[in-house]
Amino acid sequence: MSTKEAECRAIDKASQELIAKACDDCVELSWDRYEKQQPQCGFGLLGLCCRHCSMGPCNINPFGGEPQFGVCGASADTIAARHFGRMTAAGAAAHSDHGRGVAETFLATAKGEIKDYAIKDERKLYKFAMDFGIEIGDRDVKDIAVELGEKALACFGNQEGEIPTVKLAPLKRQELWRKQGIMPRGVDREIVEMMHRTHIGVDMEYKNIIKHASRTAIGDGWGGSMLATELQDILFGTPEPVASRVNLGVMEEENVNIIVHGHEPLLSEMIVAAAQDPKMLAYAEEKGAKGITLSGICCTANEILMRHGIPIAGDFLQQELAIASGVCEAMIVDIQCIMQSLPIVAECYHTRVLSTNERGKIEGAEHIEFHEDHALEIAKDIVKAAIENFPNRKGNACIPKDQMDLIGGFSHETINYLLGGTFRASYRPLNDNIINGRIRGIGGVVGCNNPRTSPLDSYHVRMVKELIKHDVIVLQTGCSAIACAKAGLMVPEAALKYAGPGLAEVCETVGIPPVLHMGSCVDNSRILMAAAAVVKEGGLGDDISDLPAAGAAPEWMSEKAISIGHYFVASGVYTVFSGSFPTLGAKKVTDYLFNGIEKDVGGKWAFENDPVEAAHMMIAHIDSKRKELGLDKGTERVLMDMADRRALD
Ligand code: XCC
Ligand code: SF4
Repeated sequence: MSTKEAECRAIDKASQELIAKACDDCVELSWDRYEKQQPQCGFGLLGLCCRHCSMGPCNINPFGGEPQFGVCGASADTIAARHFGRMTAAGAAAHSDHGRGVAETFLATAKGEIKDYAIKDERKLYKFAMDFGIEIGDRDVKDIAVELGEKALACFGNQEGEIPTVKLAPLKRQELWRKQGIMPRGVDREIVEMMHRTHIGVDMEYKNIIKHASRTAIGDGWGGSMLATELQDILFGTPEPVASRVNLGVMEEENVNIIVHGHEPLLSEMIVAAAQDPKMLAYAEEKGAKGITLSGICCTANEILMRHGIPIAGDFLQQELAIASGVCEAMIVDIQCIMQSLPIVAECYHTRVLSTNERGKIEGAEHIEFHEDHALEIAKDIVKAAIENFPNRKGNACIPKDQMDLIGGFSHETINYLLGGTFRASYRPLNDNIINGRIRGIGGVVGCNNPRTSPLDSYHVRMVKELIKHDVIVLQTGCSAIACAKAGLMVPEAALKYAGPGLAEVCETVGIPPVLHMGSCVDNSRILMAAAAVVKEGGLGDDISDLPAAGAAPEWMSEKAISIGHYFVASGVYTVFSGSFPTLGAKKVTDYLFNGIEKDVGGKWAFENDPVEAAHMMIAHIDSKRKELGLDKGTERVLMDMADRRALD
């Protein structure tokens, strides 16, 4: 493969190198399969294909010709809205099923039924318990934790009324959700109802379907996902700023290279512990290696980066490349975003692909099932399996040189302390800097990678550079965070190099990068919490929809991204997606999502395929919110402020 061809697939040198190597090794990658899928089904792409019953599948003609209705009479808008609703339900289910697993383990830990996990962050335990209205007094930590675990677990299946975590949203937002009838009960109930409503012959009014999609998505963002993040922090520690490295170059030729890929820290936390066990290191030496290098892919990478500074090997489209390096002894996977091609790619090398989760097996992979009740023991077995594979390397190894420094670990608590200091931790300085215009606004850029938006990472990086250049501070999670970290945007020096003068000044004063890594996909709830904290701090309106803020997922691909995008919208955020959008063939529902819904929930969707253009749409929205807040003279005032201060110096 020519360099040019590799450059069309990825912007970073490490990926380009391994894409070319995979091609030489006759390994098929996601980009190749994407090409083989062309042309993709236009009906599907536009949301105009339904196969919810066996009278279908039915397609709607997007050009206005026949047919315009499915056999059951469903219109384009109904079909597209149902599709959107089911994507939301699946995405919410993925996050929330993850969250439930955390809650179960949390409760078992609190009860002392399992011994390998412990409560690491007591301060956060108390805080979260109080959010649940649990009495603290002089009660035992254990009692508080058991009560919290029980109440948290009950949230998922809550049938009536509201769950305690929605109270973390601004008051005005809660009232709006109640008034609109989209305050979620338990997320399980909303997901089941979404599936029911989108069955043939139930909900056939697109607005009503989208309304329930909102309720389901809020149940994810302010429920399932938030429970996952908060309980994980209590169990494993709340992230604090930590330095590390990112990209495929973090693998080391003389070491046993173990990659954890997927989502649940219940597994990866134990792998981290097992890989650092002196006995395991001795075993690795026995097998001829110098040591063990652990790294991560996808959100598992983000989880162990945030809490331990473990380096990140790559994002979603780099999973096959890591194996093509020829030096990956084991790729340990659990749930979500794992490609079925991994065992096939691994056939050309020596990598052992180890599935670990009962819910996620892969044909052709080995399965070592992980159970929380003897977690560390299983984690050690898994690490051992990797070590034993070290002598089996075959073919030519190639570890790209490319890697980049980054600072991760920006929980919303950390941002609080960093900005305000430990003694007067507060969002005040952030709000003040937004009010005085040094920071123009907040951008949340999240989500996946997608061969549709090749070259890999280019959409994320172009968008984020454009935002920070215009003084928008960027909060990131998921593979988008990994993409921008690879591009060098997550080191403090990036502020001087890429950020506008106002943002650069703030970053320099506080010592933070202009782009903050806030964690994994479920950790988008951290962005919600940060937004709620900014509202609470005051001076920027009294709801999230008043904030000069916008969201985006420029390389999105998963149903989880739709759920995330929609809970951002339903929380009052303007949210832009690129690549494709699942309702574009249906005029009324798309118009509602892109315009009309704003009247109902204060946020709305947009689609724009050019990431720089999309960044400018976000900036325009931020500016319009600044204007509504009376801050539109802000930028001028900044110049005055700076000049004034210089005059004083
Ligand atoms: Fe998956 Fe969470 Fe998307 Fe990356 S970003 S491809 S969902 S790993 Ni959340
Ligand atoms: Fe066709 Fe209606 Fe059945 Fe969908 S539900 S496949 S539109 S008949």
